[in-house]
Order: sequence, then structure tokens, then C-alpha cells
Amino acid sequence: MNTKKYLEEANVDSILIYNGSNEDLNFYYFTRLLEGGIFEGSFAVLTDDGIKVITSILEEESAKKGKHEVLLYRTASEREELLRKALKGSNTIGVNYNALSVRDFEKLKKILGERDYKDISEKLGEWRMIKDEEEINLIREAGKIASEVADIMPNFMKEGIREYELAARLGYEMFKRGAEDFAFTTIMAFGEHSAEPHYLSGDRKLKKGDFVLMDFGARYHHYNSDTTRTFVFGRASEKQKNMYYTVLEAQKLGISMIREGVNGKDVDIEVKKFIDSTEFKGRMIHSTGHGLGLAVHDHVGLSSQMDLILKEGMVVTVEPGVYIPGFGGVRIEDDVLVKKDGAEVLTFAKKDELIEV
Ligand SMILES: [Mn+2]
Repeated sequence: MNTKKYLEEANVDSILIYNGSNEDLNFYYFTRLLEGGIFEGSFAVLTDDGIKVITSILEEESAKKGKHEVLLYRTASEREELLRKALKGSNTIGVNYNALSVRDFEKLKKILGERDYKDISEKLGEWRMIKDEEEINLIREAGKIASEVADIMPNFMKEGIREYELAARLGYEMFKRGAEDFAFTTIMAFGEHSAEPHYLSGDRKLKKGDFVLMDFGARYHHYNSDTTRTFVFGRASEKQKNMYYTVLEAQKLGISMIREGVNGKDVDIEVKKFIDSTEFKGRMIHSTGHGLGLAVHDHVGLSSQMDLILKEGMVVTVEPGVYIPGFGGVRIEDDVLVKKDGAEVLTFAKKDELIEV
């Protein structure tokens, strides 16, 4: 990795990323230590010479899988010594105010002494928006795992199963296909619960005529997918069908707008305009999508509240929904890669017909 670009753009002599009391995902972004290792208390140091990883002997085997120089410590004083050495001659040090706890920062300042510390959290956010090939491939794999699982979930829906049981099955099926973790706590909502966009799961039993809304994702080598599918258990009513096909059309409209140069804001505005032209006016109560990557909400995505000029290499979710309190909700979500002249959809579970289980 060429560190010069980062140092120049942030206008600093070095960058210090501390995976300390708070996890800092930028540690993984820079080191690409993505296959095992927790690296708690580890540092990534970017200088003109490249990237150094400072970590404990506990992580030695994991750290050696990477491409960067690894400096190992056994004791706290060795750790401090390595840190001082790695940052010798750096006057201006870029740090991440977004992740660094005040306590950790105070400790670091004690170790490193009088320097000019500069918050580079905004720059970090910008750099992470455009995914490189390695990152895209990991999100693609995370998307594949989630999509395959979404497609087989109807097999496990039976009368009386509880939301948390079905959520457990979903997790098992993802892990079986190579997920290292959930991207986030699964939303498994039956019936009226599907009207709550951020419902989690509970002991509600599945019964005929229920919507089954599942919003979930796989984490694969630290990169995430995020997908939502909505089914009906049993025969769907006309109203359920109308909701489903309205959301589906809105989602397809959103995806069709995505390409380099488009403002994410306009995608949200158009998707909502469409929903508001139907009987479900005002029922889409969240924005159309968000950025996706090492974090599930990686950056601003498709929101009427914010400008985001889409660029090739960004990955965003497209997830319109309509919600009717007491009745239920429908959301359909896919992850898409922005390209010069369109979008590549990275999650591909069936959606074109409402599935009646
Ligand atoms: Mn999402």
C-alpha cells in the first residue's frame, strides 16, 4: 500500500490508528489483516516507509499473514518503546477522533509527548467510500452467503415457529456457508412486527397470513452484506400484494438510477416520490439506503437529507419499504456496486414474485 497518498491528503507526517478501547475498523482497512486475529490494543502506523503493525505476541501468527512489517511486544514498556520508535521524527500525527476514546488519547499523548495531533476522521471516511477490488470481492462473497440463505429460508418456515428460532436457523445457515459473523443483529419480524423497521426478534409465533420480514447480513473477512426480503406465510391478501409490488417497483426504480455522477439524494427523492404516488403515501419512513463496507453503515448513502455524488467503487444499499402500524411492513433491500454507467447488484436472492410460503 502506498502510504504517500494518505499522508499527503491528510497533510500529516504519519497516521496512527489505535484499535484500542473502541474498535477502529480503519486498522483493518490499512493493514488488511482480515483473516483472523482480534488485534485488541494494536496499532497501525503509516509513515513514508509504509505501514507497521504493532501488536502483542498473542497475535503473532495472525499478524504474519499480512503484507506489512509486524513489530511484536511482550510488555507494556516494549509496546511504548515500539510506538515511540515508529513515530520518531513525526511532528504531525493524524489520529481518528471517531474511534479514539478520550482516555486512550490521553495515554497516547503521555507516551508520545508533545506533538501536533490532527483529527483525520473525515478523511478516513472519504477514503473508505471507494472500495478497491479486494474489498469488493469480500462484500461480494458476504452478499452471496446472505442471498443463498434468503432463498432457502422459506424451507424453515412452519406454523408456530418463533421469530428467534427462525433467526437462529438463519444464523446457522450463514455460518455454514462461511460467514464469520453476523453483520448485525438479525431482524426477524412476523406479522404486525414487520411494521417496525428496526424490530429485532422475539417470541411471536408464525401464523397463516403473516408477513415474514428478514433483514440481515453476513460478515466475511470483516466486510459486510445487508439484505432484506419479505415473504408471506400462507396466501397473501390483495393489500399485502399491493404493498409488496409497490416496494419492488420502488426498489427497481432506485437501482436503475444508480451510476457514477448521480446524487444519492435524488435517488431517495425519486423513490419516495414514487411511493407517495401510490396508496402508501407517506409510509416510507426512512431513507433509501446507506454506504456499506467494513461498517454496515459505512457512510452516507441515498438520503434526501444529504448530498452524495456517487462514484465508481462505492457500495450502497437500496432498501425502500412501506410500513402500516398494526398491520405490517414490506422492505426489499439489495447491495449495489456503483459503476460508471450503472449498478451491479451484489445480493441476488429471489424477489420478482412475492413468495407465498
Ligand atoms: Mn440496510
